[in-house]
Amino acid sequence: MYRDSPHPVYLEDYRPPEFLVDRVDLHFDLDPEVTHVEARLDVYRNPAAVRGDGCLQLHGEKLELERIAIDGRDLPPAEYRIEAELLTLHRVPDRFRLETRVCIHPAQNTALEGLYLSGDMLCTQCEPEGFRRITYFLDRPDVMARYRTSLVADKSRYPVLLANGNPVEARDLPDGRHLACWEDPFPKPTYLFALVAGDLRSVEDEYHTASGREVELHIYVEPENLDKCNHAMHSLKKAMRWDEETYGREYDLDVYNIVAVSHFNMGAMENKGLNVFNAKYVLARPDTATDADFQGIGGVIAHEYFHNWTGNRITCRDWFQLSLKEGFTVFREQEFSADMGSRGVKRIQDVRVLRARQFAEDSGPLAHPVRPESYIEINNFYTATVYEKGAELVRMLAHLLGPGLFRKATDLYFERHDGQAVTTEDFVRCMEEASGRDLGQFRRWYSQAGTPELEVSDEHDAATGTYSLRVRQHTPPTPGQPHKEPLHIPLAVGLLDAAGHDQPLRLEGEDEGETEAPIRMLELREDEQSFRFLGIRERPVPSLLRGFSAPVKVRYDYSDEELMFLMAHDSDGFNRWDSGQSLSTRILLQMVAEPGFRVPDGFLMAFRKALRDTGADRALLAEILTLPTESHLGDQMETVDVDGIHRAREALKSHIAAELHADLLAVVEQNREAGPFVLTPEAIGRRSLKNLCLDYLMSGNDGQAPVLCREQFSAHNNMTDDMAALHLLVDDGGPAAETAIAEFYGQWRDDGLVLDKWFAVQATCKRDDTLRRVYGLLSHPDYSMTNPNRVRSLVGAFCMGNQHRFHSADGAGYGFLADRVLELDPLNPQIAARLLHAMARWRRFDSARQGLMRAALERVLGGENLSKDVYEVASKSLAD
Ligand code: 0A1
Ligand code: ZN
Repeated sequence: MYRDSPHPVYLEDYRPPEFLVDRVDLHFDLDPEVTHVEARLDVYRNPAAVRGDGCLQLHGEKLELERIAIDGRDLPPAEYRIEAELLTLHRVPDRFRLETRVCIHPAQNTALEGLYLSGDMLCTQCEPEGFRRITYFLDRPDVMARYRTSLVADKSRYPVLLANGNPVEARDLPDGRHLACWEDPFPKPTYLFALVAGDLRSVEDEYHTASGREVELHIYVEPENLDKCNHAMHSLKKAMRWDEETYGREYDLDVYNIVAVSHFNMGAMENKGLNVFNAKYVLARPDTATDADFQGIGGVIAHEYFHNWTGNRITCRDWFQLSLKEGFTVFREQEFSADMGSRGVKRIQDVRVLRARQFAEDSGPLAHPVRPESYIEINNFYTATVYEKGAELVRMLAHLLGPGLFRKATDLYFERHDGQAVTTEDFVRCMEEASGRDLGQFRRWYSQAGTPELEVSDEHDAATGTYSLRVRQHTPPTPGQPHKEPLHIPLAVGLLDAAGHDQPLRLEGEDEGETEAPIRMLELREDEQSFRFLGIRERPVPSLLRGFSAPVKVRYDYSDEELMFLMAHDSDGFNRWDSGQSLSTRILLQMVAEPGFRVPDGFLMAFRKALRDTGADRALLAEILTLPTESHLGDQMETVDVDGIHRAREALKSHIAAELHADLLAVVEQNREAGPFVLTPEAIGRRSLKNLCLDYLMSGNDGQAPVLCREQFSAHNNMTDDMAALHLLVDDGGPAAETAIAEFYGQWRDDGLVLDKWFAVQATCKRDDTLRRVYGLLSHPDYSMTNPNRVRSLVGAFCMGNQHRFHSADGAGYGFLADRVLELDPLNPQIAARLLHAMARWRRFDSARQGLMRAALERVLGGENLSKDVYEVASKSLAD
């Protein structure tokens, strides 16, 4: 229980730092039990800051101070004070050299912030505030300094010693030790500091930048993983080229190092010249990784690489500006991946994630703006809002400016702010200045939380050939923001004629023949606005929010037939998919309300037509034919009907299986794996469509489907097919499930990442004894509470990826989660807090479940010595 609630940090309290640091010299004597860190800092008073009381306060956590000196003079204890997380120096000169020596204990660090041990390797994670667990410093992003880092360690145990920047020295020392020295010429904030020491091997390559710089590329892994780095390396080189071509950005050091570690709280980290990655986003071989894993690797490798400019060269002034680097970098990765693969499918996948995670966040007690105004624990703000909604804001700016002006604006941003720590306001100002557009109202997107809802209605006047669209916007209240202002929203629309073709669009007030492009970007600014199109003879079907041009919800009263029409004809692939999703959502919700509801024949016909379309892009088809998830359906209901949703979705699947049996079977047969494994978009599309059809077939009562599944599972063609079959067999239950589970474990027990899948497939099983199985797995010898990937694959997968079983009416899932959170909090508060999000939206459920979740949250909040991380999530979830 918290006696004194922890204090929030407020954006409005931001003040420039009173002291800055020019150069930093760090010396590490590395050892997992006791590591010594010597720091030499050239500190000076910031001329641009208001002069305060003359004290210098340095951050430090869990550090044992052994020496402190100013300009070579050791300080007696009377000249400084150490409190829990601060070291205060009373009275210091305007410019001086500060020397400290501290001792830290990496092997005891289970929070994985600062210097820690992952397996036999020592590594660091400093974003956002981990550097203060390494040495005393001004641990805030607006203090940028140049670092030189020397590392000393036992040579046989730690033959590889890495840090930021370029290598400048390496030599052997007495007693089997060695030293490596690294220098980073670019000023950087503490959060980008990194070091790694381990017995690692590397895959090497090289890259020639557009201007002729030669860069050595290395991916460091444990020896047994050397054959799993090709895809990551290939993706890195593609990302480097793309950034030169698309944004004119080149890499700037002589080396680019990536290290894969098995213990990591997030996906990866963009430390300057030394990216540290969760192994999940590096290691892949066709027999160990699914297509989704390969795509994940391509995306995360690119994301971290792109940070070199959007994050590292130009960084954040303070953590409220996190979206400055994250939103822009996510957007850059989304566009890169779209250019490298299938643009339409990438957009669908990104919007799926946005709707599932960000819309959910925006409609619950943890809703916050893209630029939050306060936080208790900054680690809780690496959210879908900051990342994914932040990326949508950049995308809207790109839409509003158009490609030419957007590039002009990013050029200005890179030029003006290189080497600085800036704000989202600085970013928007560059957009504004380069384009001459007024983005005053657009800025509200950064400060206003919540998902805007657009109510669209229309009117057609056949006599005059006028078609009007009336759009009303409304953003529901969020915590602390009861009243919302209208936003500046780019709304892309097209109008389809009866044949399904886009009509040329002319708005009232425009000359005939002026710009009659078939897609128009309407700009909404008012609560209510109308747009009149001329020359529209027949009543069109509007295609709204094409390409998902803004992160909003659109309501327009489409008939089932119109949705089917859009699904078949819309020239916008995204809207073809989205109309299909709206239609199946509508049918499923009707089935929830009325279990005997008859599925419209037209729906099945549209499905059949799609399955028979041999010329279609299979990846897109698979997206279109995938039913909305149970949690998406829950999000559409006033009160989530957990059991009704599950029943309806299963019923629709078996109906489809029965009605379309022959077509589904034909698609499975036609798309069988033939020839060697390839990772082309075409081949990925084949696999995903085939596995989707197999899933439908397994929902029917055809005895052949389980045979097909077992065959596919035994064929071991690739991990995508193995996992698809394993999932289906496990859901099917019975002896075949147990055999497959045992066989898979026997084959992969030594591969941690594949074992994660083995845990997850059991945790997401739809059978009613899943929680019992999950409890059993908690004591499996391969389960580990100190490995975040393992915790996510068991506890996370059950609580966030299995709505039906997690929310079982008896509340057993909630009790399970509360216990796991309380158990994990003292070890790894970040992961504990993230798991707890599974209960944040407890008010959306029926009163019995509400009571059970609330009790579980209260039990967590009553826990002893709670971390700030868990305290913040639990208390905000319970707040009125
Ligand atoms: N900046 C990284 C994300 C990241 C954040 C925090 C971490 O540890 C607490 C680790 C990584 C990114 O966006 O990739
Ligand atoms: Zn990032």
